[in-house]
Amino acid sequence: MDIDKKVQLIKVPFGLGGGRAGTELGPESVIKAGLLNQLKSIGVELAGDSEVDCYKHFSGIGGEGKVKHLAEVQEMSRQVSEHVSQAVSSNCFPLVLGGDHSVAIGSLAGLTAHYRNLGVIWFDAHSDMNTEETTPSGNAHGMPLAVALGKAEYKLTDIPGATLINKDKLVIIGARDIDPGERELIRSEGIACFTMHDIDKLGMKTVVEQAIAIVGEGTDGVHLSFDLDSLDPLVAGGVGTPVPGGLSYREAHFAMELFAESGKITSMDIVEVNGVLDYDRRTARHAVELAASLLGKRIL
Ligand code: 5AB
Ligand code: MN
Ligand code: MN
Ligand code: MN
Repeated sequence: MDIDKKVQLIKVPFGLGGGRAGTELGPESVIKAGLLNQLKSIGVELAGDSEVDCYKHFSGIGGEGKVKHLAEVQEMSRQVSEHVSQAVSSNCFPLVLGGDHSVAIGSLAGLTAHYRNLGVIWFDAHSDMNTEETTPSGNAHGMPLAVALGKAEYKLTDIPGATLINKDKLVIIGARDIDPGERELIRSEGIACFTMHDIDKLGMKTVVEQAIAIVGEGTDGVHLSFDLDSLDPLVAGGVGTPVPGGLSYREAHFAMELFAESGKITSMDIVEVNGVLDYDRRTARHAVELAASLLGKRIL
């Protein structure tokens, strides 16, 4: 990011898009894990912080219809969009603390209102591209990219000011659990998806270089959405939907460092830290360190 930019912290204690209690505690967890001191220590200035007033209390029940708590997800994402849009208007770097990954619907909506050619980097074990028709769980956190690409009934353009994201400027990194409907969309739309297999084969350096080649040209901003379940559960087990065989600690940090060096990233989400399952706050501490690496933490 532009080092002169201040960070605007946007806390979204929302967990109704996921299937397990605890993700709504994510913002509090990441802050208790030392985010503010970490930012201060690397010289990042905080413009301020705000909290989205959303449904803080988890409920596993609820939601007739194909998607659970869809009305709440829509209301939350509209509000997140406003907070993010406000941050961009004030020339700040929005750092969104989820919450489950449905909060990214709000981030992307707020960002596309400003960046007409937004690039998106999506670190995740999953591809989060299910529609109301293909979702196996009815959980909205598995749908944000389908919403953002305009493939679901609920569309990013339902949020005032937002435009859809461009499928050619989206890169998924770390995927290893993709549902049949998602696979079909990724293939038919030709979306760049670096699976764990690709990372094993090419190495993280090449993967990030190729990702930057895709999003670095023809964009006016690049959003990095980091789902903590992209990390291996042995490293970060405090997430609701762990999948074995994920990114190592070093791979993830190296990727953040390379994106930092590129100077291209203009906003970030940290999502899916589950405050209940992350009993020793290890996952939250990783989230803090990864954000710091992305924001330009230097060893020497
Ligand atoms: B996460 C699954 N694809 O749709 C679904 O954590 C999991 O934001 C979604 O990546 C995981 O329910 C959503 C099976
Ligand atoms: Mn996700
Ligand atoms: Mn995930
Ligand atoms: Mn998850």
